[in-house]
Amino acid sequence: MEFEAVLIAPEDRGEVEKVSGQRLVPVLCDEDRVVPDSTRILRYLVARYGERGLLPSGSADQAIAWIVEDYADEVLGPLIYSAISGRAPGGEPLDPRARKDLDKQMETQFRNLEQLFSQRPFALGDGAGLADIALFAFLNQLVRRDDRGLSAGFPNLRAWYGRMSAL
Ligand SMILES: N[C@@H](CCC(=O)N[C@@H](CS)C(=O)NCC(=O)O)C(=O)O
Repeated sequence: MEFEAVLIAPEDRGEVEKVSGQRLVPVLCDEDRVVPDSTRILRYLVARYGERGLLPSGSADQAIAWIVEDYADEVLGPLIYSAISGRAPGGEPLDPRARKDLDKQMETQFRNLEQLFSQRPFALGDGAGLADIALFAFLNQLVRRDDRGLSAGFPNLRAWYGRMSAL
């Protein structure tokens, strides 16, 4: 599918605000439609252009794929951004206690993901799909921007990360 990506500098959200009426990225512009928020963008694309192999076949598994996508955006993503930036979601710097708490929460998420990938190569079966892409978008940020990356204590999560990187 053809698209043009426009990189937005974090300190200059003028164009984003002008086009979408809010400051956050991503925003999709498709002909006369302007859609902010990654979940809304994905739902729009699937509704308009079809799922193109991104969703599993059964409707229950499709629901789980969307649930994982929402989890990646709302739970995992904010934790990872806090870890990378050293700041809480509200912007205040993490003190040592908040940092310790964050590390504990991250450990819990990684344990869950480790368990998930211990029994299957991708989140919902044999092929990468929407759920994997949503998870990878944030874990990739962590690996690229935090020296600690994915700990060797999570071999199945690391193996999944390797499979996703190779796609
Ligand atoms: N729920 C939104 C979150 C969007 C979001 O937080 N975007 C971040 C970058 S990943 C942003 O634009 N931050 C800049 C800011 O807070 O000013 C989504 O999934 O698209």
